[in-house]
Amino acid sequence: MAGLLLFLGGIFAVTGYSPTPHPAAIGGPFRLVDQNDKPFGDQDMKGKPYLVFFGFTHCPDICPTTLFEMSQLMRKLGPDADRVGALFITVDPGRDTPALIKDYLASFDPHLRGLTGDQAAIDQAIKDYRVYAKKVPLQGSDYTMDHTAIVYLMDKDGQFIAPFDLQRSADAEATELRRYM
Ligand SMILES: [Cu+2]
Repeated sequence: MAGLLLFLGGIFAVTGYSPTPHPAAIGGPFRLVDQNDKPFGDQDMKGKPYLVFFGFTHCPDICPTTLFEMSQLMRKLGPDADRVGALFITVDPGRDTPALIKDYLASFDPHLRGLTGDQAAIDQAIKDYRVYAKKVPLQGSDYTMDHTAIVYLMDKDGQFIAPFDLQRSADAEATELRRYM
């Protein structure tokens, strides 16, 4: 079995084969607001492949780690970073105002765009991307969020391609992303 997988892996590497896109609708149109308090929607990404990650600024580990990895990828892309998008969509719009997201993103690569919106718009995006996001009460009135940690790779037309693996070298990630520019 391992031999077969290696063999198939070899073919994929040679032909540049990538899994068939899933038109079975992950993703969809959205109208949100970015960290500069400007309207931002899926149409603003037209013509560029982009990554989408759902999270929240109070997240203790997964979000900062993922955004750090996305930042490393943006740096690796150099000037090509302007030809792709990297979107961070909050699952916690009650706390994540544009101003708070802007502060938070100051620690990461400037190509990252943070999006929030009213609860209904966020709920719709969560549903369209089939994200799991749930409020978990902590002590007092505090809470945290459980959420899906997938990074979605979308093509220039906003169609979902595949989950994007950030556990690779930035070189390998940049190569994959460039394929969709
Ligand atoms: Cu998180």
